[in-house]
Amino acid sequence: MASGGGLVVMVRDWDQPAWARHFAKCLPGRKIAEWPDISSADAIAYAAVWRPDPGALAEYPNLKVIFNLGAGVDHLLDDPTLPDVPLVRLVDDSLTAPMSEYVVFQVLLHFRRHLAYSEFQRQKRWKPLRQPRAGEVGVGIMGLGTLGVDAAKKLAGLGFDVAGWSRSPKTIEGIASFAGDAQFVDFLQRTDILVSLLPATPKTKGLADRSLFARLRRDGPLGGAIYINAGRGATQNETDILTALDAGELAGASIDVFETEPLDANSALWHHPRVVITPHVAADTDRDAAALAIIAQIVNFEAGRPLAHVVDPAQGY
Ligand code: NDP
Ligand code: OXD
Repeated sequence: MASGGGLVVMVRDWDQPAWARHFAKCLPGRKIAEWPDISSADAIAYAAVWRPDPGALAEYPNLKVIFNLGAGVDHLLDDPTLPDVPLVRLVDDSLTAPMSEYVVFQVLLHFRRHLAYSEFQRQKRWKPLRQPRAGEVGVGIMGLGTLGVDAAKKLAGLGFDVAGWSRSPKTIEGIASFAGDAQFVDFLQRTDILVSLLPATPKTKGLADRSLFARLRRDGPLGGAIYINAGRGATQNETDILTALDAGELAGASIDVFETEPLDANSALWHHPRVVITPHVAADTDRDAAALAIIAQIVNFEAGRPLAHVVDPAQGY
């Protein structure tokens, strides 16, 4: 690609110069700018962003497309000055495959009683626990989108009894589909291991609370329900997670995303014996793959073909 509109790179917490160098290498002949340089703002048609400062995108009057360098766009839609141009989220196997690894790993960790056995090991205790079969365990995935479907299929491949919950009904072989508010309780009641891969939207905010945990199956083969969240922290109530763990409504949890990140050092989640914490790493953006995906979209866009994976701001994802 030898010419065309310029691209500005705005990434917080990641190595912005490295991203800019990478785009310059992949898009020779194009203006590549790095926020906060707005000296050639008029020449910028595209923005590649991850958690940009609110208001930053509004500095570019000729912006045509915003490419988010991750799947979740809540941080962008929260900006009241966000330019009214298509916002494209990242959908790529380099994000989907690691997310499924994380989900499968955490499901297996709880299913195979790993937390109990590591405690027994510390105590030098030889104590076999009954191991249920995968088919006895209901895994429920909230959010049957790009990431949820892939994880659901991989878990079904391991023999788990998998269901998904989404806004619209789905037909996926081997996965039971539940949709909308009307089917939510039925979905929760058949779930031993709940996996959240939901985006943060006004409708999903605070959804995983005590009343939700209380509806999960408690008399299942794991002796209690498990909660796994790799979607967004805003969809959960962390005080309620701790209360539900202590009240026996939850038997364990694996959490990658938090209401506030980094998780406060004083949070009791850090040292809860039945909680596994990871620092928002379930699926990290791969620079090479993300740049390739964006360049393919720019090529299509400039050829007059439709952009893929455009966010619907009214739905918030
Ligand atoms: P998608 O947009 O493909 O899927 C979102 C799913 O959530 C869809 O199935 C959608 O339903 C469902 N959904 C949205 N709102 C509701 C609602 N109110 N009730 C029921 N279902 C709802 O997103 P992805 O699968 O690509 O990504 C999901 C999220 O994962 C991202 O938004 C991001 O926050 C998070 N993420 C976290 C990462 C990490 O490292 N921890 C890495 C990457 C992403 P429908 O299908 O009907 O539209
Ligand atoms: C994402 C994320 O949204 O990393 O891609 O959380």
